[in-house]
Amino acid sequence: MAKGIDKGPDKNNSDWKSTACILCTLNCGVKVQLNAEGTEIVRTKGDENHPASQGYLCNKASRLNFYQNRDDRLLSPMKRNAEGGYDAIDWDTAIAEIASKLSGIRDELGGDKIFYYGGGGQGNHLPGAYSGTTQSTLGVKYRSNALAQEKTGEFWVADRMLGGYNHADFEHAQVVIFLGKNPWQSHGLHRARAEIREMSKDPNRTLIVIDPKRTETADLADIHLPVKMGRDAWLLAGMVATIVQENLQDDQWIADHTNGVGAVMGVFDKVDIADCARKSGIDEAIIRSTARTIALADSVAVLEDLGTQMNRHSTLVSYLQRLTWLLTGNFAKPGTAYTSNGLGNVGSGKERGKSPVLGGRIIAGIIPANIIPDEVLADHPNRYRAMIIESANPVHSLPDSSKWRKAMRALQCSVVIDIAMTESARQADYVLPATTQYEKAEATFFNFEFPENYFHVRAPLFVRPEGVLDEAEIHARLAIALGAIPEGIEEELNAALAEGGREGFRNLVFTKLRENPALGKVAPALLYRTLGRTLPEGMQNAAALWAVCHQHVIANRISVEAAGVAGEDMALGDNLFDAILAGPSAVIMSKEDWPDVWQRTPGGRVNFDLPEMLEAAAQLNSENPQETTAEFPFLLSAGERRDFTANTILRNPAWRRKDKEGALYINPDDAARLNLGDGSNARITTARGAVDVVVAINDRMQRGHISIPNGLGLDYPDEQGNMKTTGAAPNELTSTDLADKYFGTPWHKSVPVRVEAIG
Ligand SMILES: Nc1nc2c(c(=O)[nH]1)N[C@H]1C(S)=C(S)[C@@H](COP(=O)(O)OP(=O)(O)OC[C@H]3O[C@@H](n4cnc5c(=O)[nH]c(N)nc54)[C@H](O)[C@@H]3O)O[C@H]1N2
Ligand SMILES: Nc1nc2c(c(=O)[nH]1)N[C@H]1C(S)=C(S)[C@@H](COP(=O)(O)OP(=O)(O)OC[C@H]3O[C@@H](n4cnc5c(=O)[nH]c(N)nc54)[C@H](O)[C@@H]3O)O[C@H]1N2
Ligand code: SF4
Ligand SMILES: [Mo]
Repeated sequence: MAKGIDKGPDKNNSDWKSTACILCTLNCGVKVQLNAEGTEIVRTKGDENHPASQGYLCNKASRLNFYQNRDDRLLSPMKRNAEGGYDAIDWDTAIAEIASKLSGIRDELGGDKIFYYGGGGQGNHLPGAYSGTTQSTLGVKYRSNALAQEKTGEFWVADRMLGGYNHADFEHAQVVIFLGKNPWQSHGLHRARAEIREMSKDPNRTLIVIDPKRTETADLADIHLPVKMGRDAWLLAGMVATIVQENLQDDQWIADHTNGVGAVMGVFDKVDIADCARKSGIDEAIIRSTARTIALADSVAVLEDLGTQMNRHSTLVSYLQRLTWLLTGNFAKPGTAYTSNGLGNVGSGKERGKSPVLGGRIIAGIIPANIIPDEVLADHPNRYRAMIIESANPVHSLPDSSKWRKAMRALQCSVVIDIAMTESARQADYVLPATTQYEKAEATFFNFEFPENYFHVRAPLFVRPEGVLDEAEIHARLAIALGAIPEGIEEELNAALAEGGREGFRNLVFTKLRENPALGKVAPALLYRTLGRTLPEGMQNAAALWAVCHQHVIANRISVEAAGVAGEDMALGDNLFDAILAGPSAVIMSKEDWPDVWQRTPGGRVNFDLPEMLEAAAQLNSENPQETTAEFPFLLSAGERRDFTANTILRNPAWRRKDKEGALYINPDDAARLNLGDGSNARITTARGAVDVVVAINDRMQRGHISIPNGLGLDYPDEQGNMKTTGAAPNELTSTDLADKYFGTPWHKSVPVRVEAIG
């Protein structure tokens, strides 16, 4: 069974297959060798031909065989029985029963009572595309995914200021700032460890890390600002106020390129920097000198992540950090921030509507993930009655696992589509087994590069086992059972493909859609069953991308052509689709120039004036930071990224080479005070729950700040087949109440807790 790999080079085997790592958003290009039976990955190396990762891999990619080969693989549909156990059932029964229950709820109560969660993880976004068929057939109106518990605040701010989610050109930036982000462990930019080392060595570049912990990234920084936990808003407001009060802003650039700066000046003219220093724990002189460093730099690139996004003032911090580089003219030129035009458009921050029970604001079409269980458990006519969860594990990953378990059991029907019997699956009425990401063509829409942007469709590495289906096939079967696919249409489309090739197919699809726009609802699954069958061996699951490519070229023809893809009118969409399918590695699908970024900004300019944020900033000096209490004297970062964590993608604890139990990190002084030795056991308690952990004394931690890793507390069969849990599940401790007031993102990085030694 799955063991570690890294067997070293094999001179007799020159058959390297091209794929990607699925353990974080970067999806680095990987080349792998399989064993003789073709069932295991036995060797891994970086793919030099991958234009973004360029051969780079981190320590985790060599453990991918633990994803593919596992003792907890689901190989049959499962149905929950009266005792809370699960019985295997056949696919026809599963599809028929699920279709009948969900359509019953739709007909009786409305499709808006059926909730959809997930759609993909770090390496797979095609389930979400195919689920469109099931969602629209059932009239699903409300959905969410993991982005709604981290990025929606940032998306909203970036959309209003810049017209879209921005990333930055770290490679060429003179000043790089990592805010609540530890890329040494979590990446987030390509070739992170190599890039950080290069920045650190270059005397002409300044690396700034803002993090209460002295992280591995902070070790290499020129300036480390060890802000007090959860108090970044004061630090950043102090920096913005320094820029404004010392007149460091770029007036010419602001006049040429922006709107609404007056409102910003009005607020930050009055901000008391000394008060910001006191509250954030960073000296006023250092706040001022850091602001000057930003203002004097030729180029500045900032990356914010969970340390502030899952923390107090999360949305406000996303705004304040942008003010530091936008007031100083660091946008849309090399070494600064940009918006890009990837396929799939992840990160659109458009706000539309409210959730049906608690009125949570809907950003990018997803409701605040935090409020889902309350919108199930509420005594309210609009509460959700059914849920489909796909390629996600919210019972483990979202705040308050115990509330989630209760919510799932309160539903009239729940369906989980996964490859393993996860914590979420174990609360569902039906569990449907999917192919793994290496048994079908897969891709993600995490394409944020610029000026050249890439897309990578991976071919499968393995033959799928009996009993599992691609999500596309699952959704097609559900659509058929729900009577959503008109008689004869599949045959007609297949005939068009056989006789008229791609052009005939395209013409028929667009004619049919004009005649009957409702057909668009079932298009993804239909594409899978028609076009998909004509694609090269193993690539059927890529069919949905055909529609995505056509949509993309309508808005982005020039940048696609500049990338070297040609084609008259509608043929360009087909040719883009064929080009990305043909690439064994990522393919350049967009080429732009820096000035093109301005086309995406609101009215061709940066917008400074976000009244809700300015109002919050103006309050900061009169607001007091939250203090810890005698009952809960520590602030816990619940879910830190470490060397061997990868959300819940790898469940077998053997994949972890270090920190096997996922230890609690605690400062030596705190540990001494609590009588905690290295390797001793401790209990962490919050208002919501308690977990037991192993202690590792760690002088990187500030006093009063402790952390446990993300992705532990999963169970997995041991040698005897008994389920055994390793480490602590962070969300047994967290609550849905501690959250951003605008968009409901949870504040997991400063959870008030108590720590005690246990025997
Ligand atoms: N190894 C590994 N890499 C991953 C993942 C993984 O599971 N494992 N997951 C991926 C995913 S889904 C994501 S979203 C990213 C997340 O990537 P990161 O956001 O980098 O990950 P975290 O370790 O959760 O948090 C980053 C830092 O926030 C700091 N922090 C805590 N409190 C505060 C505070 O009050 N202020 C500031 N400024 N900082 C604070 C922590 O000390 C920590 O160093 O990682 C991705 N990469
Ligand atoms: N307390 C706390 N909680 C956190 C975090 C934290 O820092 N602290 N981090 C949060 C963050 S940033 C994120 S992104 C979330 C991530 O949490 P989730 O959104 O739950 O994502 P994953 O853990 O990646 O789970 C993905 C699921 O997809 C399944 N899967 C894998 N491949 C396939 C496939 O091909 N098909 C199907 N159908 N299923 C598949 C896996 O088995 C797994 O169950 O966790 C969040 N939770
Ligand atoms: S940075 Fe590491 S975990 Fe992320 S995709 Fe690359 S190899 Fe995988
Ligand atoms: Mo994430």
